[in-house]
Amino acid sequence: MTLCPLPSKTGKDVIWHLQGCGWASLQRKPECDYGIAGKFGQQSGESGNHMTNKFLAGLGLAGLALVSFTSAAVASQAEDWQLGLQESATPVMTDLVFMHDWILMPIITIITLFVLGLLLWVMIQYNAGRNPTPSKFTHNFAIEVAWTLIPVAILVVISLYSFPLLYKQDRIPEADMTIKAIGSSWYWSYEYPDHDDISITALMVPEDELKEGQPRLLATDENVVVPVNATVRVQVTSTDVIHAWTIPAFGIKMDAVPGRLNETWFKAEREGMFYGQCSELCGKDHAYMPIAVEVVSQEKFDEWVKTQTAANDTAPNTTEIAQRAD
Ligand SMILES: [Cu+2]
Repeated sequence: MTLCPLPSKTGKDVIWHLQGCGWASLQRKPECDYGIAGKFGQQSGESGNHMTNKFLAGLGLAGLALVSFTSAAVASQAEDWQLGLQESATPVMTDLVFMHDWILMPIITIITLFVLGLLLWVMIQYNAGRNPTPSKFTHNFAIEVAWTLIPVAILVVISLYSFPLLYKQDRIPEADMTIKAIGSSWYWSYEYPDHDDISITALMVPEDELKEGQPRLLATDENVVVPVNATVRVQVTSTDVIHAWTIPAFGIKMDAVPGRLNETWFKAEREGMFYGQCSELCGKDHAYMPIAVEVVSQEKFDEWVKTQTAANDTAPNTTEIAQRAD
């Protein structure tokens, strides 16, 4: 079976890959039809991605007012033509979205407009036609002090918000449960040390096996199930190369480093499916090791734990894992 990961019937794949993975990891197979987006990728390759990124960044800047509007419309996964961040599902992500939308974006917009205004002023007021004999001065004490101190003041203002947020992400509150996420080439496996050592292996669902409602390149055969409103400590590590465990709607991105145990946390405040992808360029199938977290009620979680504990005696399907890892 050939896994054709980038079918481009809709030409919208570019957007999927702006969400953390990028074109660099795509493996093109001659027998696969890549359609419009495939051709786009082949012709422009890396630079195409960067151009698209720049274009989107420009759009984002110009459409500051759009940000809050569009972020309200997106769900717990990347959307076609999405601008802005995914809708928040945790307290940390809510703060991150606030910081992005109401602190960083206004500052960036004001600075950009100010510099644009200065450039236009210089070009119009001081061009050779209007100003044939330029002045010869090289220093201006007041301006030099200002262009040193004002940027410092801007950074201080940003830090007043960003440092507490950084500590909020870093300091793990008293956790209700722990999950261990282990990255391997190329899938994630999970352990629940507080729940009878449940262990699951989450492999990406190939496109021809997707069920109704399962998103391409994001759905996994086993979901990480957690109860709503529980503080979950996530320990992240890897068995081979560096991966990164990421759920955009949770505001989490933690490197999975072999031989290290990194920690992060989340508290999902609403039920639903939340998707993420490995976010560290880890190798040829980097784009195909998605993360799917299912947030359910406490009762449903308890039920899930019971079924998993019963099923846990069965050994994982190592043959399938080996085939996919090839
Ligand atoms: Cu990876």
